[in-house]
Amino acid sequence: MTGKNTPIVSVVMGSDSDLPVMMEAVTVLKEFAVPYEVFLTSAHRSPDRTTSFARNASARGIQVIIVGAGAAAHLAGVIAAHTTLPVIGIPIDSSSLKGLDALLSTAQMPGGIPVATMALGKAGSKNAALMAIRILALTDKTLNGALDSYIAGMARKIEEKQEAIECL
Ligand code: RP5
Repeated sequence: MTGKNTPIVSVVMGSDSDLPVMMEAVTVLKEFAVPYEVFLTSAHRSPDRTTSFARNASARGIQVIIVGAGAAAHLAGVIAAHTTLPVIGIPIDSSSLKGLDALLSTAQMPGGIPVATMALGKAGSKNAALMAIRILALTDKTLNGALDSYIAGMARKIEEKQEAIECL
């Protein structure tokens, strides 16, 4: 799955079972018309594919990598170890520990190899895309303007909801 044009954001996941969560990020990238790709690889089940992806991402024009994984979630950290691109991690609540394992595995990186860890699950996935867009917006005025409108839109919705509550 690839957004229009050459992708600048990679949305990576450890299993196709992560897709329902990762689609939150994809939806936001689509909304902001950010060219993206979706890539499936596992730190444990396909380590060579993971390494090769991470090493080649920058040369292919990727600027930010979003990574979702559950259980012993080493995928974001392993990718961050093989690239200087910003890596945004999403812990996925796919295990019997309900994501606490993935949260700690993704967040508790040793000093030197950063992974920007988002909230667990769908909120984290949505925010991962918004964080990627904030990074890209540093050098893209159009994207920065779109972010301003998005934020203003959220504030407007709260006011509309207030009005709806007042009618009760
Ligand atoms: C992780 O293990 C994946 O990211 C997924 O969240 C979890 C379970 O994977 P499946 O067994 O559903 O493929 O590597």
